[in-house]
Amino acid sequence: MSSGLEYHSALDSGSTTRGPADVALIGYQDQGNLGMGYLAAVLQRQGREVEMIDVRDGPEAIAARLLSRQPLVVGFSLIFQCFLPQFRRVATHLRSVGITSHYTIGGHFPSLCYDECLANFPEIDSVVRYEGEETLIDLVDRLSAGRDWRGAPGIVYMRDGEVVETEPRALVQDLDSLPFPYRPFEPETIGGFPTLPLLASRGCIRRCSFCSIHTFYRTAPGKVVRVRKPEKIVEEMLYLHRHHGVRVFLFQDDDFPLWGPAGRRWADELVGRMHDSGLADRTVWKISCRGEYVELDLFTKLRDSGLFLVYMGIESGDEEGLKVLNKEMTVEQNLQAVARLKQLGILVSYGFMLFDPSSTWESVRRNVGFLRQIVGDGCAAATFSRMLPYGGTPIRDRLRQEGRLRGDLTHPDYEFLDLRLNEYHRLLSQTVRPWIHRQGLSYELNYAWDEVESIKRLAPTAQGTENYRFWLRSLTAESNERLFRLVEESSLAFENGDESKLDAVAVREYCEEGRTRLLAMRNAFIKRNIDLLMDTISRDCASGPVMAPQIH
Ligand code: B12
Ligand code: SF4
Repeated sequence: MSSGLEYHSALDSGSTTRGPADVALIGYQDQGNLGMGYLAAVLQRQGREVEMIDVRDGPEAIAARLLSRQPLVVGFSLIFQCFLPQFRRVATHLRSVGITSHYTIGGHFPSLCYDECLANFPEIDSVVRYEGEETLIDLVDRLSAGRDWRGAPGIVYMRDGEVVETEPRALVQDLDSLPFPYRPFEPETIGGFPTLPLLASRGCIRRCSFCSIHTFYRTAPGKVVRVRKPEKIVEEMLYLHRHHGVRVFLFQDDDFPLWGPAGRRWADELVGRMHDSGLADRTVWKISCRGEYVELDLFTKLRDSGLFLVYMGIESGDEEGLKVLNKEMTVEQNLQAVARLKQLGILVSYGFMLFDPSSTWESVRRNVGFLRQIVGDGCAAATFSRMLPYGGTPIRDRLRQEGRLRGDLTHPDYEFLDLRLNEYHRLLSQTVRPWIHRQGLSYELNYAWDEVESIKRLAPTAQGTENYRFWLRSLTAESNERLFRLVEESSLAFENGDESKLDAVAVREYCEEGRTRLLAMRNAFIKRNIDLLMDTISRDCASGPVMAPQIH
């Protein structure tokens, strides 16, 4: 058997141009798509030809690409339920131009809400539930051999208007038995450094009420949390570093497996191997984890082997909110985790839901007070969202029972207990769009933070890094405080019947001006160091792409 390294060197050499594809996988390619990458890799190992397509290419372009190939199977990867209409438009168009393949779909929403999915997506022949590697191979084998695909375990389909579910298929037991994901797309970059996602584990043992991940992994038979061997993770990182020039790794695990003594032993081995392989000196990495694992000794070791950014799903700064969300964390624990990361010089990123079904005027303001405590100093730009009751989550069931569920299949929603909060939330989200939505000021500030912290570690001799960081911190603190005050003052006023404090024009002007200031400083910093950055990006990588950091 060939090793992962040999396997991948062979694979990446142009397999998309080898003739008709047995399987076309269509999905979002934002920051890569590991689900599709794993599916493609296991099919390729079976000798199948696979094409990976970004759904954003649009129905016409996708049809033009597939029409002459007529793949055996077209597989849609719907990991975000809000995009169901977009996927359906593609499928409808493919059918209308005569692409007669078997259409299947997988991901969280189809797995957990297969009946709703089939009812609203009639172009689909089958739904593959849970992890799709083995089921998709089985489905493709059956279809290519002309055997009855309806007998494949792990699928759901419609027969005479009835939903038929075959026996569920167990989760992949040994993640290291899977090949590395197929990654045919150019990596995205941070500061010019090629950046790719990877996984160290799958599954999560918690049960947060708003999250579909634990339901997804628990409803399927098999062990919920599976962790890869550090040896294999480092092998994959080395491969990506040497062959794709990757310098920034994004671990997309639901909860990086650091819990308990076993987690510590595992982390020790991972860290040791990163040092031995030289990755610790040449690359940086990000994880997502729960705040309760953030202990100084453990995170010092992780930082010293390249950890530069930690994402935590903090979600609420209010004890009642944390209970409703079933976070099994306290406000104090979250505060402590953030303080420790700051102490260690690790960048903090977080998920936060300013609004949840238990929200009141007071809890909104308490949440703002909490955000001020964690990012008031400008260590990260403030962002927040509203909890949405996704399919397969316990909170959706509860809201439905309480008669509070609103919205539709793709945009599920609910009403607050104080009905005036609904209108406030609506107006507030419209107003703060230029701040907290994609491409908004907070989003750009956080990108700038990721970039400068990567540069600080990967190009430590860069000129002016400390001054730029100092400046960035003060702009971030200023922007955060403006946003906090807007929410505090407008919520107080709104509660008393005054809507005038939500001035969308003033917000847009401030955000535009902030972005202009940011861009000028950031570009000056990058220009000053461009030669050094180019040199660092190209160093030590056998065949990685060398791209200059973009100057906007
Ligand atoms: C990485 C990630 C992102 C990344 C990249 C996403 C990408 N392109 O892959 C980024 C940062 C862009 C992102 C953004 C968002 N994300 Co996100 N993200 C994730 C995360 C943490 C990991 C995805 C992953 O790599 N999983 C590992 C792979 C191996 O598993 P998988 O994708 O599930 O694939 C397996 C199976 O599902 C199945 N399968 C999947 N597709 C298919 C297709 C076929 C044909 C078959 C047979 C099987 C199959 O087989 C795969 C292999 O076993 C997930 C959580 C999670 N655990 O999945 C959330 C998650 C998918 N994200 C979520 C959300 C809500 C979002 C955002 C809407 C957040 C926001 N408010 O902005 C945005 C929307 C993105 C957009 N384009 O607008 C939700 C989706 C909930 C829902 N029901 O819709 C999740 C589930 C997290 C959560 N519970 O809150 N996200
Ligand atoms: S939100 Fe995070 S910790 Fe909670 S169940 Fe989901 S993945 Fe696990």
